[in-house]
Amino acid sequence: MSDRPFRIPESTLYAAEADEFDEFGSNDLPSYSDWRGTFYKVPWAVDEDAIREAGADVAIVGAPYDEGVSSRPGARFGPMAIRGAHVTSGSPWSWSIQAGVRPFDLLTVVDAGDAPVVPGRPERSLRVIHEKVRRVARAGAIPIVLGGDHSITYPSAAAVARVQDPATVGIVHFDAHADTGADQWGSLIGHGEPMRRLIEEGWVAGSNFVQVGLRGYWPDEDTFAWMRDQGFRWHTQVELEERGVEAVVDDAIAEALDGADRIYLSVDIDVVDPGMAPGTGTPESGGMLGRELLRAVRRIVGSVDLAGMDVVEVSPPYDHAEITAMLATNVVMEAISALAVRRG
Ligand SMILES: [Mn+2]
Repeated sequence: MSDRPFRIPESTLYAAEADEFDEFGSNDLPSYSDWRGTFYKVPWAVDEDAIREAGADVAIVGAPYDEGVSSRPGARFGPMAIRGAHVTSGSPWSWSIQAGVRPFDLLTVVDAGDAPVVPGRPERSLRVIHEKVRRVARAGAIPIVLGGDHSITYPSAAAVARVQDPATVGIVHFDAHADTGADQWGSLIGHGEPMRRLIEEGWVAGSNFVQVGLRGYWPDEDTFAWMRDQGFRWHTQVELEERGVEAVVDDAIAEALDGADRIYLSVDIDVVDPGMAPGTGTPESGGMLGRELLRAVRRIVGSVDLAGMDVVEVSPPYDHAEITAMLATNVVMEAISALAVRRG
């Protein structure tokens, strides 16, 4: 038995007489302290001039809109929840273990705030989301849009395609659902229709539209026949299980870029199993693992020319312990980290 005494050292490194008030800057403080509302405490740059002045490579954009849902609402609170879910790190000095980089050292990332959405005017909301994303992209930053329900991909991807023109954009779309419906109870702008609008309006070629993770019981065979006519490619959840995520994702990248120059990545969080992403409006059992989605995002963003991205359908009222919001935050961080490696 040792007679070595157990001693607890001084519990802080700083003497009381040091200037404690100014001891920590905003970025040194924990994520919950002096949080001013941005994603990972990155600086605000809410208009084109500020984004240009910052020389931003990436700009976070909120699209707090959920009037397109076919069932359970709440995704309008997604941007707030995703920005607030940086619970373990949340500093712009964060280090990515997966990517081996400090992404914010290699990339200039800003938070451009939200599109000026109001309730009760869905068409206007989609138009202002389009304009917000267009301004961000036009200022030279890659927009990463936090939804919002999936309706927002229609104005957002159209804005990116518009700014990229004459370069062309292909879409890799992770989702349990194809979101290619013709209409939703007579509405053309529900969250089940955005991909059809993008095709019908010619923002993206059908042959460069690739979907990953489809499962469940919607849409019906007529809709899949329409998709086939447009040249869509899709990879079901069952295919992911049989061939593995990596092989499928490699095919998806090749298909989306088969004729297109850049990629818009759309991630519906419901592609992940409801056990790992419960906070969403239209969950489908039997989905991807969270880690599979994160790996897929790293692989895609690390190997393509990313033009824009969204993460949608996080519905905080249905979330538990921020599980879904944290996953969405990490999806964004994996993309930023992979981009940092690619550009760094
Ligand atoms: Mn979905």
